[in-house]
Amino acid sequence: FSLFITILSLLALIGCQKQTTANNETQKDSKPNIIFVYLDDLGYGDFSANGAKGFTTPNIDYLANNGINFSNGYASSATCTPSRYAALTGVYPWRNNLKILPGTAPLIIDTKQPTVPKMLKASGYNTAIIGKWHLGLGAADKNWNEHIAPGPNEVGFDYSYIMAATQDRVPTVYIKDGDVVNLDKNDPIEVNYKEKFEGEPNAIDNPELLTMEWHHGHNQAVVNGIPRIGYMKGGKAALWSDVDMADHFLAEVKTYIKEKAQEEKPFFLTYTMQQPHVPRTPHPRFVGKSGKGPRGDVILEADWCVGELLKTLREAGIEENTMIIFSSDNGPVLNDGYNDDAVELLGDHSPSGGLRGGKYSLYDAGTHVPFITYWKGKIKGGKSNALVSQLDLFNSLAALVGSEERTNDSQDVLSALLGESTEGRKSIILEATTRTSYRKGDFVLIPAYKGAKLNKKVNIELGNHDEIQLFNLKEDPFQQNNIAPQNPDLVKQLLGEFVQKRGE
Ligand code: NG6
Ligand code: CA
Repeated sequence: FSLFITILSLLALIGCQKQTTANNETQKDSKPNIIFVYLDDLGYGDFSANGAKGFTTPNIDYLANNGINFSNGYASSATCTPSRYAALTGVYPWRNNLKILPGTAPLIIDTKQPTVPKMLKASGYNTAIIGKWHLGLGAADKNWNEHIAPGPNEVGFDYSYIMAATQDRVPTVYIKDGDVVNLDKNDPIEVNYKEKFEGEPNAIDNPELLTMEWHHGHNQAVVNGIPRIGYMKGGKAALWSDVDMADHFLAEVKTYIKEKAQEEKPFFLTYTMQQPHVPRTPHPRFVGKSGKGPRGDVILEADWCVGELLKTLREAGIEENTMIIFSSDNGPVLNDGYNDDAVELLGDHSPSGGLRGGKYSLYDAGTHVPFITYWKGKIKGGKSNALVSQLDLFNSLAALVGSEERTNDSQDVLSALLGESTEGRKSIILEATTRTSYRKGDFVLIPAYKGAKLNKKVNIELGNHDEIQLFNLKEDPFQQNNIAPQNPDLVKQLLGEFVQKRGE
């Protein structure tokens, strides 16, 4: 009899376990881990699955070939700060006239504002950001030697391990949950973007210290032989090593994933790599590997990081339970202020994949960037021409996890992101250094803007023109034919919609 009871209870236990597994499966399907892999200045054509020439990126290609590779994926802006703001808040950056921030800038996200990490946190997620931030920290007159807040931890991230701004801007230190890592209180950090510190070396007065040449800007503080934007003093023990930066952030990412894989709660990880932004400082393992100089080498380094990320997910047993969104904050640039052979060794590679313009530009290459979604077992591999934007992460991820929260500017394009539909947005407003354009369907309307047509320093066409420009991207993806003069009615209609959407 007791054997019978034991068998019965065993059966019950098995049934119970099945039930829990089933529950876990549904829970995991609707609340997968989400990893947003965000590169800095990677162009649409900068990985081999999108036609890169002369080097191969097997790991990014793996995501592209086994997930959805979007041919109409957009960043919200042609520069970093505004794009990152839009991706994390679901609000158009031009509403607040956002520009590239100095390293000393205060936090530009209102701590009361809804954000993607806050929304996910409220839906039961652990949340973290590891890598580049560039959305300001604390107050304008902050003391870098004290706890720095508000920052990522006050806008929804439970954990943050970041650089404040960019690799070319001081302070060149890592900040963990609001505190400078390895700070020696006896060697306090001071940062100033206006005046140099007496007695501190700088790029103009001490050219003998430089291991990298500046081309424009980037002639202030010298750290690790690299001239930077802004002046800095102190904090010697806390200074980062540029060549180790990729490994350093990756190690953080691995630790985070391994740790959170053990927990019941799913996680949202924003992994913001610094590559291939300047200064390009590949680890010695990657030097010379691309044949394209440091810019190509750091793309290979970033690609390797993607491979390591996948490996980590597999080892933790959570690959089928994790959605990856891969993109870049803005389009590509070759010489962005340092002489690093990016132009000289380019060969026949086109970082933008032939798209016109580049970083800073209202032409397509400014914002038309790599955009891939990958979720093993859930997303079938394929290509999609749905129009999707990083702005849409908010509403789409909210829909995915069953949150009721939405923002006005973001759109729910979840079914496109999951490859279940090829319907994306109908239209979008794009931005480049506070100028805006309007894409609707295959048409792009760029209003007339005064100002230089070409940024000579970076050699990129900015999109400024005396006349309104209209392009049909389906027939003319490289924007060679302005068809505005022949289509006055369409111009009028699009301009009307654009003005209305901009609320002017
Ligand atoms: C520009 C820098 C450029 C880069 C950019 C920000 C100069 C002359 N140029 O002002 O090198 O740092 O800002 O790039 O200083 S972003 O990708 O973060 O937007
Ligand atoms: Ca960028």
